[in-house]
Amino acid sequence: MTDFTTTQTGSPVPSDDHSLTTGPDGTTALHDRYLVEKLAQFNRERIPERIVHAKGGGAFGTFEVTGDVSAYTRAALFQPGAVTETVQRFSSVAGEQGSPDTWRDVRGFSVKFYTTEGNYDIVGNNTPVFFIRDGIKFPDFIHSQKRLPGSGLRDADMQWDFWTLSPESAHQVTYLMGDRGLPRSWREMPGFGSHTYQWINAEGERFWVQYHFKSNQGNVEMTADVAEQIAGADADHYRRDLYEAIDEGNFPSWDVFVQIMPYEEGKTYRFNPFDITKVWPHADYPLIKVGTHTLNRNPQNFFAEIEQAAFSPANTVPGIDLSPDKMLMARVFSYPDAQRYRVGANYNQIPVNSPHAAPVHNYSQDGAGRHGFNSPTTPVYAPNSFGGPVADEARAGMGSWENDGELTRAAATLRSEDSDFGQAGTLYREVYDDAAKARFLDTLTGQGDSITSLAILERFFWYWTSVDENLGAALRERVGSTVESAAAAAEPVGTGA
Ligand code: HDE
Repeated sequence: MTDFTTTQTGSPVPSDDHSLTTGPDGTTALHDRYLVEKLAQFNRERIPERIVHAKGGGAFGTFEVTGDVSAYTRAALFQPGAVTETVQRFSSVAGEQGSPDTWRDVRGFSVKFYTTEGNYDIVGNNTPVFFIRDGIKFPDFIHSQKRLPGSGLRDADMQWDFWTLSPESAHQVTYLMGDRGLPRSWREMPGFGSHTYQWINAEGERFWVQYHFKSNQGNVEMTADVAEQIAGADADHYRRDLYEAIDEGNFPSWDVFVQIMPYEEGKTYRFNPFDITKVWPHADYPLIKVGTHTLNRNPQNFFAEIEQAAFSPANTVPGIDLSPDKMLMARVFSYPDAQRYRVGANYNQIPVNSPHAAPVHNYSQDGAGRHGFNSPTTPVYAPNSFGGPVADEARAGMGSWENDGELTRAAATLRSEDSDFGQAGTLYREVYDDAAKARFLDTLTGQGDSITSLAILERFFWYWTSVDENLGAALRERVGSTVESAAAAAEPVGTGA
């Protein structure tokens, strides 16, 4: 027996084929409330897309702890044997909602853990670093990667002007222009928390931590040609792959590891551990396995559960906290602000965003879309003498760090081995094998060929020579010819007067 169609308020409707008119050929009646409701509801189906990471997909899963890191954190979700429900979203960064999945890009890798102490979100990427190290540059960075104000087109000069004037970007751009920029699927790529976070154990001892998600499907990439062909054939290639894999019971999983740095070492380590453009060499802080995250359930409704999903680095739980990473601290404001704008003031009451294993007790109230509320006998203010919820610092299990110094606007102090190009050069020379280096050189050559400004091109050569001398020389040899001819061709051959 099929359901009968109703209005949004549950009353049966007469027809989905015919509007109410005076006679079959007559005038449409404005009081046809179902016609009015259908058209008005249709006009309000879209919410603002994410201003970055607009295109994506996701699924639900479980995280199971198989190791023992209780010496480093008291967080319930990381205790031995703990099993926690999750939701994960993957995304690209620069493309709009309808853009092809397989454009070269960094990929978002966001996991929400519905823990017994509240929701914990790790909102990372498939790379362990980022383009910039101060959040104040983020709008400018994204503007340079998106579209020109006049033509509305993306532009290589704009991209490379920003990157070559922001040399801290070199490490991440080396990832982006390498094989990591074109994963074969979301299932076959790693994930990282990227930032340094803080863990606090049951004794109150603090540690710095970095998260790694190692794909049990391996890291598999595609070539630029294949990616370009797929972009034209199927804009939703990654989204389809993930959905069909889970639908067929082929559940993707990632082993979760952490690097642990003792609190005091954060002050003297050779790289600034709070600089998101740097990694911690595994030889210094080896990976410790924590558990396995498996995706095993597709969304029932993409919009309700994935488009409205709100991941935020501000969502921490007892035993886990942030760190003095300027980018991380800027994100703590930006994500909830973006979500209040995109999804509404009570976005955390939408099922995919609400805690599934922890109660909510606080004095926030009202706001559009509100439907969860306290009992009528719970006061609406604190402090109160009527048994309302009370904040509990010990239960909150927050972290902390020493910080002093005059308010200032300045770059972070450089550590003994800090530089903008050092770790990018290590990645290129020691991690990329010969075949990967060749593909990397091809990609950068194509990038160089698309730069029309000779001044920016000169900085492009300087940037890559600073990463690796041989790489810079090879690019200067391969790229210059094309652009010079383009530049020459653009020169006016005569006044024509
Ligand atoms: Fe984001 N970022 N970001 N970002 N980001 C957003 O939040 C922002 C940064 C990342 O699947 C937005 O709800 C600032 C680093 C992912 O829903 C926005 C800064 C990393 C996603 C935002 C950064 C990320 C976002 C857009 C510089 C990796 C998608 C809509 C301080 C470690 C999450 C939204 C999802 C989304 C702001 C830098 C990854 C605008 C201000 C670093 C995976 O709030």
